[in-house]
Amino acid sequence: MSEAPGIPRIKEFVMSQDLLRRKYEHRFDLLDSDRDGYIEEEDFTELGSRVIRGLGEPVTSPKSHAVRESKAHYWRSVTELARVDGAGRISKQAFVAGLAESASPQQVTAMVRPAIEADLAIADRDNDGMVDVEEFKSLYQALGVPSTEAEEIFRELDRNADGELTLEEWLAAAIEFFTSTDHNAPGNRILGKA
Ligand SMILES: [Ca+2]
Ligand SMILES: [Ca+2]
Ligand SMILES: [Ca+2]
Repeated sequence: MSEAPGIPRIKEFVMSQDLLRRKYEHRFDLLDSDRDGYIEEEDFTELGSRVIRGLGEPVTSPKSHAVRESKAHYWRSVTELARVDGAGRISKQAFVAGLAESASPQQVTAMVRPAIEADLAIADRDNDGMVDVEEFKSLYQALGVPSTEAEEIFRELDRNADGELTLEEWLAAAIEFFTSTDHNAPGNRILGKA
C-alpha cells in the first residue's frame, strides 16, 4: 500500500517542528544558569557576569556595562515572547511554546542583536571589530564550552572562512538557530550540541 501524497509532507513538518523544539530546549538549558528548571532575570545577570569574569574584563568598563545591559534586554525580550509565571519565572514549556508560536527573523534579531554585539565587543580583545578563533574560544570557555568544541562551532559560523567572525555572520547564525527547520543549517550549532 502506498502512502497518501500528503503523508511525507506531514512527516517533514513534524520532523522540522521537532528540530525547533530541541533547539529551544537546548537554548533554555543554557540560559537557566542556576539549573533550577526555570529562567528568570537572575539567570541572565549571572550569564553576563560569567562572560565578564571569564574574560577578565574590568567590571566597570564600557564593554562590561554593555554586556550587562544586553542580558537585561534579552530577558525583557524573552518575557514578551513567553509566559511569565506568578513568581516572575518562565518554565521550559512556556519558553518553547512562546518561541514556537512567534519567533520570526525580525523578532529574533530584536531579541539577540544587542547581546551578540556586546559579546562580540567584549570578546574582541584586539579591538579590530571581529572575533578570531582564539577570541571566540576564550568567550565560549567563559560560558563553559570546551575549546575543541568552540573551535568546531567557530568554523560553522565563519561562513566565508576568513578566520574572523563578524556581527553579520554571528547574527545570521542566531536567526537560523531560532527559525530554521533545515537540519543542516550551520546556525543550529551556535550553542554547541543540541
Ligand atoms: Ca534558573
Ligand atoms: Ca578581534
Ligand atoms: Ca568570516
